[in-house]
Amino acid sequence: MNAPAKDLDALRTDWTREEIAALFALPFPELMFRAQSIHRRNFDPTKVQVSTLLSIKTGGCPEDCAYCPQSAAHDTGLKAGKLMEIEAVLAEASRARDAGATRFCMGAAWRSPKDKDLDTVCAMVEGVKALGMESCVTLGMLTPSQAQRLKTAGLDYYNHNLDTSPEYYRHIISTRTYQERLDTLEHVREAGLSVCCGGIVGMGESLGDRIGMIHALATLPEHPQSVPINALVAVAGTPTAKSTPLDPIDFVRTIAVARITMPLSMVRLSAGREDMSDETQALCFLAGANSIFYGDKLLTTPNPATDTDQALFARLGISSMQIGQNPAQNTH
Ligand code: SAM
Ligand code: DTB
Ligand code: SF4
Repeated sequence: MNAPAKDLDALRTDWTREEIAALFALPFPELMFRAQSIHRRNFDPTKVQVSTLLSIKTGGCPEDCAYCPQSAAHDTGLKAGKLMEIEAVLAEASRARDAGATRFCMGAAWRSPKDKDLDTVCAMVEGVKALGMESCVTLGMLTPSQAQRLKTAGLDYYNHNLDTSPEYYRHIISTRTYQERLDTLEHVREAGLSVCCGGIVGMGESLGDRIGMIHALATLPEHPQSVPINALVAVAGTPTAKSTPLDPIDFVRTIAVARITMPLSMVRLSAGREDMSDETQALCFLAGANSIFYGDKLLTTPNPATDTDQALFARLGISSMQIGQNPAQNTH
């Protein structure tokens, strides 16, 4: 099949908050029509990219992110571990590939990696690439030279989220500034890595904060190639545990606005699917989500089982995107 035409004029990074607010305020049928039209101009709407996550270093994190079960500041009963052995990580990557994943994402509960640990992670990246999979890591803040080392090892994507709006951020994290996040994203971009950057909704933020979060993402110097939209996984013992869950329709709206404002990015329906109905997930795909985390665990919390996701894909006539099948990616 020919690659769909691309929306090259739509790579705007000058979105205003008012424009984004107006998108959120559209009647749902109008919003969905606009999101779908843009999605279909740039992607095959029947293809969804699947990535498997692995926590390579779990818990005991010095940061105080209010949502995170891995922060040492919260008592969630999670057992902290050391950095995994390379062989054990590659065995998991191989299992994920055999189950159908095309990208393997490794996460570490660090504020930033130590250079010695980065050597080990680089070896993991090389191993994942040798399995024929795309690689992604999320290790916290990076210096320019650390980003360059990961690029040299063959890393494809670096995940580092803005998490929420600049205004709501202070209610969520005190140990790392928004500007530090923007700086890491710059180092990642400058190293020539693809950026995976998104956020979390359902943490008690206002609609204005969801507008602010999408605005921050869509006005970065370049749209992130991948935009994970996470629904908060409420974990007992974290400060956000008691947040009122977001209305699923408002979650779908957030996906649709991400799709409209960042037309060539992969929009990932990320954490939170375990508590989402098939119908909500289907609406997310209709709104332009075209990537998911696949495998029964996210980093530390549950995700739908692979056979559950295969049944959902079959029910919807969706199939998994193979490497090189993403028409938008060829432009980066
Ligand atoms: N420590 C690194 C960092 O924060 O940059 C990497 C790992 S961290 C767990 C990666 C992302 O996972 C966070 O930025 C956040 O967006 C997401 N996340 C963590 N806990 C979550 C939760 N309970 N629900 C939804 N998303 C979550
Ligand atoms: C992202 O935006 N979501 C993923 C990935 N990037 C690393 C992580 C979700 C974590 C959910 C909570 C947990 O399992 O610990
Ligand atoms: Fe640490 Fe990342 Fe969790 Fe924040 S989100 S506490 S930095 S693991």
